[in-house]
Formats: sequence, structure tokens, C-alpha cells
Amino acid sequence: MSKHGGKTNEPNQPQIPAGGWGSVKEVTTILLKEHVPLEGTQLLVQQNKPDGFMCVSCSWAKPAHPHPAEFCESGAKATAWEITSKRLDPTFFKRHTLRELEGWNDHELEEAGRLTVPMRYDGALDRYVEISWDRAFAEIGAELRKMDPKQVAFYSSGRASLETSYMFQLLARMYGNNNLPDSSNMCHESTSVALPKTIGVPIGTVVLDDFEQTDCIFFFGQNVGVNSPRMLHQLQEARKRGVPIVTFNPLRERGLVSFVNPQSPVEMLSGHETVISTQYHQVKAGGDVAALTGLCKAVLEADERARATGGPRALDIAFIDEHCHGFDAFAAAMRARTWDEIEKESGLTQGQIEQAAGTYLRAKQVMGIYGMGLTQHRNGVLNVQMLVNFLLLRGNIGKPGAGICPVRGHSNVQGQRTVGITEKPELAPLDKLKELYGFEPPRDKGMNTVEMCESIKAGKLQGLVSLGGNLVRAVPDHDQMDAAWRAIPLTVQIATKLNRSHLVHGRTAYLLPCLGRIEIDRQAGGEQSVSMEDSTGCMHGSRGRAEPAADTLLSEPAIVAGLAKATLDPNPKVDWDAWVADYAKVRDAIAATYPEIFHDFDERMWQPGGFRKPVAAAQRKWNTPTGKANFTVPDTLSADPDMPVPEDALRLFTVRSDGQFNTTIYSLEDRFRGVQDRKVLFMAGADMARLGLADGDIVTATTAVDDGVVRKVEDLRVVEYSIPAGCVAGYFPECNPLIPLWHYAKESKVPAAKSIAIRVDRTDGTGRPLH
Ligand SMILES: Nc1nc2c(c(=O)[nH]1)N[C@H]1C(S)=C(S)[C@@H](COP(=O)(O)OP(=O)(O)OC[C@H]3O[C@@H](n4cnc5c(=O)[nH]c(N)nc54)[C@H](O)[C@@H]3O)O[C@H]1N2
Ligand SMILES: Nc1nc2c(c(=O)[nH]1)N[C@H]1C(S)=C(S)[C@@H](COP(=O)(O)OP(=O)(O)OC[C@H]3O[C@@H](n4cnc5c(=O)[nH]c(N)nc54)[C@H](O)[C@@H]3O)O[C@H]1N2
Ligand SMILES: [Mo]
Repeated sequence: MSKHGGKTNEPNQPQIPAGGWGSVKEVTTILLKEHVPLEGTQLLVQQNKPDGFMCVSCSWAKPAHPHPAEFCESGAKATAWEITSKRLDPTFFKRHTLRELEGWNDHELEEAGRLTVPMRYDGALDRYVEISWDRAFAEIGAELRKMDPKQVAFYSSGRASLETSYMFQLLARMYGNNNLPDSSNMCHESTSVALPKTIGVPIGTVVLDDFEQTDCIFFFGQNVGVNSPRMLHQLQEARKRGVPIVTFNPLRERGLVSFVNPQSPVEMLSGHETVISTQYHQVKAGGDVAALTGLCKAVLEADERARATGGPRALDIAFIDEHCHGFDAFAAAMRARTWDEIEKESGLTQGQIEQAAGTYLRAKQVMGIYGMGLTQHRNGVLNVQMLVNFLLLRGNIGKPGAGICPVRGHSNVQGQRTVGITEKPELAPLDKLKELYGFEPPRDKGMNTVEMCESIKAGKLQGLVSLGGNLVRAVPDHDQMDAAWRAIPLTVQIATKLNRSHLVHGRTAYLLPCLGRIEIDRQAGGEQSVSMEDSTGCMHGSRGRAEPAADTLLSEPAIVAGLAKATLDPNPKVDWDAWVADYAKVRDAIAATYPEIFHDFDERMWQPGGFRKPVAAAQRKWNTPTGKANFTVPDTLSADPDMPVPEDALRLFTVRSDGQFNTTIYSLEDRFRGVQDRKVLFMAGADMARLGLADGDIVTATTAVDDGVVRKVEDLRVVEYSIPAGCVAGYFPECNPLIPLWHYAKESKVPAAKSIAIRVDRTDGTGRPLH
């Protein structure tokens, strides 16, 4: 299964490298399709520049010395999508009722254009109707004041700025709860739980400079070519220096195989591509604990051989002695595992794992990069801890060129946590908030995303205020959740475009349209800028450059302030209006709350490359209970001990395509995987033969668990693909009805979107044959 990078001949997979002409064509197509005016295309040059606007797509780091065109295909699509010239004004709802719109797909809904005016749902007409901002705030405030604060949730999708997020968490806490679920609860929460326990910080230790110094990269479950393409530049540079990249991923992802830099005319003309992964190990979905156990075992075996022969040690003994806790128990646990069980659970051979371990052993500075392939599993936290174990064995944390690198999703998802968006009271600076604003912050634990869904299902949640996002589509168990969602007494959605969560709304529902980050934000104090934190813990300023989509839009800070003023009793220590007039005042407040991270915020945010938040583990200071970096002993090698896959079933994992940003579907095509539609299942030839299926068959997928609920998705097309037998891949969000809400990562409650036991057959799930 393990192959060296480069081209392969696999069923139905396009033989294209990531980047290249395809990328240029895609960018041009979407700019034209969205009727982006010429000034708009010129805006791309300002993307991710120290004085420009920060990309609204992923959160990958922004270099201090950016490329003249520091954007990628995904970023350009996200920009075009936001600055589109299409508008959804209230006349749209005169033409379409909500019930009618429920028949539209996710692409069609957002494609209708930017929302322009605040609206309230009118049940008699089954439409949203325009309402003034003042009235919207007053009515929402009056509703919220009547509710039990503990039964209201304030969700945020990870895009809103540090300024907005700080105001939003303050609103929730002054209102009376810590119910601040966010997109991170479905994403890197496994990281936020695993890393503090092991290395004492909730974020990664790697910065861009490390890419210039590393001599080996291990890459687990992250699809760089699609989801963080700007990182391909760092990977390409590393490859040019001969740095090996060892990838573990069940799918052969094009962007992980090879890359042509679309911003290099020479490469484009010569068609010269860089091989990205020098080893590609198609681990089984959920097989990473086993694979990493094998890797650690191989390192320990190499160390024993070295000791026997008197050669140089394979372990960094000095580092382990000085900095680590729990090594002996961990080493014993690794030795006790047999290669048989490791091979069975990982789907890789001992030889393949030893080959990868050999590469690791030859390197002095190794980085471990990962994404949703590790976090969205029942063992999501353990997966991350196993990667830390592996790095610790050779002291690969806290030195240049080495470290752990979680690749975060939304552009400010990490920053939202930094400024207090969390349901865990112990992670928020409650005493400081009390001191600054003179109120008693709630001390009880709030709801995370899964807990909020449980509360909705139980009919308890009274109100939901969503700062961006599309929760109805992003959460598991769609069929169960949709009905419950409609019974929520009040939903308030702050959004840029129409999505499913606006159709599946609460009994009273408001839709509040906001400015996007790319737009000029004019307030009483002049044009405003905002800030965000990238995946490597660096904070950047961002200035909007495009004319707003409509002059009726409010900025996110203005909307949060509007809601706060209408909902909360006046507090002389919080001048919401002054904050909206001048966001520098919000930054002052953030700096007063977190002086260590944000001192001199207003100046430092324009520093090229951003300013970095202190990350103790990067200095080998371990803020853990033991004061050391902790090894973790895995209690299982099994992919998913609590959702075993029956003999006649498969393990489904859900992924993204290059035509989407989460639930935002730019186009139905996935050019990297060579399909034109999204209702597909990527399946191994061996499984197709075993199940009597042929490429192109239309099937129904049913979740193979026995909890009294039938979960199914119909009309999926089987696509033969290079994927380990027993695993099958489908798209998020189309396959979300198959994920039970209760199936989430232990400890972090991240829905286990990469591990769902399903049966696939050519009937509708009841035994009736399909077409
Ligand atoms: N263009 C674009 N960019 C995005 C997004 C987007 O939707 N579109 N979303 C943003 C967000 S919020 C996030 S969180 C990130 C997500 O970025 P990623 O972390 O790349 O997310 P996914 O596409 O869900 O899948 C990750 C990869 O994990 C692999 N995988 C699945 N199961 C396993 C497993 O068990 N083990 C291993 N080793 N690998 C596995 C899949 O094959 C896939 O290649 O991207 C962000 N950037
Ligand atoms: N099966 C499965 N489920 C998953 C995942 C998976 O891999 N598989 N991934 C999970 C992950 S990692 C994540 S992060 C979540 C994503 O969950 P969310 O973050 O909730 O969803 P998005 O699709 O990113 O939200 C898109 C909407 O945000 C709004 N929006 C866009 N820009 C702005 C803005 O500037 N301001 C405001 N206020 N609104 C804006 C638009 O209206 C748009 O429709 O989904 C999770 N769900
Ligand atoms: Mo995410």
C-alpha cells in the first residue's frame, strides 16, 4: 500500500498535481461566475499582506515576507464568494417561500448572493420580511430578557475577528452563561484537550521559520492541497532542500502527492512538479493510534539495537530525562504491543512502518503536522497524544525545525479561544472580567456544540444566537436535529449569505446581515480594522478594502453591540458605542484582559508576520500538572472501540472537496478527486467486489448501529477509488445524517465524523431495490 510519491495509475483518479493551470483556471472561473468587478480581482493582491486583509478561508500562517500574490485557489474562491456582485434583497423572499427554498441545495442557497437587510421570519407568509435594525435589536433584546439565561446559547463559527469575539463572549457572560459553543467543538477541540495535558499549551509549537530548518515532516490526516494550500509553498521549499515528507492518509490526496506552483511562471511553463510526499502510507481510517504505536515501537527497538552494539542512541535520552514524565510506562506499553495487532489495526505492514521510522530516525528536527484525520475520531484526543509521544521520543518539541503543528480550520478559530470564546469557565479570565467590568461572571460550565444539540433535542434550549456558521448543516444527525431545531423558541443568525440554518430556524427567527472582513468598515471613528490569530499563534491586523455589499449592512461588532445594549442592563464600565466607534478601544480592552499576550496590541498587529502569542512548550517550559512533557499510554489500538464495524459494513469518513468551504459549496465538482457531483462514496475495488457493487451504482448508506434510530442517505453513487479495503469516504455535509450525535471523541466531544460504521446496498435501506 505504501508507495513513493509521484504519479500512480489508480482507478478514476485524475493524474494532476495540485496547483498548476487547473488552479488558475478555477480562480478565473469563480471570479467570472460571481461577476467580481475588476477592482475585486485586484484586491487579491492585498490578500494576506501586512497592510491588507487576512484571507477569509483557512487560518494558515501569513509570512512576514509574503509572495507578491500570497493567495491560493481556495483563498481566491473564498474572496470571490464574499465580494460577489450578486445580492439577495428582500424581494427574493417575495418570490420564494422558505418551504420552497428547502428544496434548493447548499450551493444554490449561498449563490443567491449577499444578504443586504435585517429580516424577521413571518410564519403566515412563510417568508423573511425586512425589519429595521432598531426594531430587530429591541425585539431580540426583549425576547432574551424573558428567557432563562442558562437555556440560551451563543454559537460562533471561527471567522469573526478577535474584536467581535471578545465582545461576543462578554455579551454571553454579562447575560449570564458560559454557553459559548463554537466551530472548534467540531474541529480541533481534540487538540485543545490533548495538548495541554501532554505539553501544557493548547496550540501548536511550530512557526513558519521551523519549515526552513526542519529535516523531516510527518503528515497525518490533513489535506493540504485543498484545505490549507498556502502551506504547499513551505512544503515545496522543504522538498527542494531534500526534506522527506512522510504522509499517513487513507486517501491518496493529489495535493499531498505533488504540486506545481501556480505563482511560478517557470514551473507553470515547464510543467515541473514537486513531489510532496516521499512516502505515502494509506493507513486505515482510525488506524493512526496503531500506526503511531508501530512507529514508537520501531524507535524503541532501534534504541535497543543501538545499546546492544554500542551505537548512538535512537532516543533523545537527555531530553527524556530532563523534560519528560511517564516514559518507562509508555515504553513498556509499546513493547507489549505485537506487530500482528499493529498491522491489523493500522492496515499497514511492519515493513512500511519501519521504513517510516527509519526516516524519522535519520532526522534531527522533525515536525508532526495534522488535521481532521486525527481529531474527528472517537480516539481523537488519543490520536493527538500518540503523535506527541512519537515526537517526544527524540526531543522533537521545543527546538528549531521541530514541533507539533495542528492545522486549524477557520481563519480565526484559534483566536476566538484566545479571547474567551469557551464553554469551560476555567479557561476564561473570569476574575479579570469581574475586575474590569464590575459584574459577577457565571462560574458554571457552559454547553459545547454537542451539548447544545442535546439540549435542542431535549426541547430545552430557548434561544440561539449564531455569530456566523451554518450549524444545522455542520452538526451530526441531521434528520434528528432538523425537527428539534424548528422548535427552538428564538434563533438569531448573523450571516453574510443564506444557508440551511436560516431555513431550519426557530419559531421566532431573525436574520441579521453583516459586513465581511474584506469590506471597508466605516464607523464614527473612521475606517476600522480588525485582527485575528493564525494557526501558528501569530496575530495579524486586517483592513477591509472592498466597498460594502450594501449600505444597510452593519459590522459584526456593531451587531453584537446592538444586541448587548438591547439585552443587558446598562453598565457604566462597558461603553458598547465607544467600542463600535473605534475598535482600537476593544483592543485596549483585550490587552487589559490579557496583558501578557496582547500588550501594545494596536501597534504590534501590523508587524509583518504578526506578533506571536507566548507558547511555553516551544521554550521547553511545560505548564502541566507534572511540570514535564507527559507521555500518554494508549488504552487501545482499535480505531473505534465503541463503534465496531460489522463484517458486512464499512468505516465511513467524511471529507471536504476543493469546491467547498465547509458547508459553503462553491461548485459541485471536485477536480482533485475527479468527480462532478457530491453524492458519492469512494470505495475500494475489493469492497465493491465483496459487496457486489460496480462503479456508478446508486446505493443507500445506512448507519450500522443499533440504537433504534434509522439513519440513511440515499442516492449515493459508488466511485472506485484508491482507499484501504474496509474504509469508504463521502462528503461533509451530505453524509452528516449518518453520524449519531452521541458518537464523538472521548474527552473533547468532537463529533467522530471520520469514523462511522455504515452498510451500503442497492436498496433504499428497507430492502426495496433502488432504480
Ligand atoms: N478549501 C477549503 N479550505 C478549508 C476548509 C474547506 O472546507 N475548504 N475547511 C476549513 C476547516 S474549518 C478545517 S477544520 C480544515 C480541515 O482541513 P483537513 O484537516 O484537511 O480536513 P478534511 O478534508 O476533513 O480531512 C482531512 C484528511 O484526513 C484524511 N483522513 C480521514 N480519516 C483519516 C484517518 O483516520 N487517519 C488519517 N491519517 N487521515 C484520515 C482524509 O483523507 C483527508 O485527506 O480546513 C479549513 N480549510
Ligand atoms: N461530517 C462532518 N461534519 C463536520 C466536519 C467534517 O469534517 N465532517 N467538519 C466540522 C468542522 S471542522 C467545522 S469547523 C464545522 C463548520 O461549521 P460552521 O463554521 O458552523 O459552518 P460554515 O460552513 O463554515 O459556515 C458558513 C456560513 O457562515 C456565514 N458566514 C460566512 N462569512 C461570514 C462572516 O464573515 N460573518 C458571519 N457572521 N457569517 C459569515 C455564511 O452565512 C455561511 O453560510 O463543521 C463541522 N462538521
Ligand atoms: Mo474546522
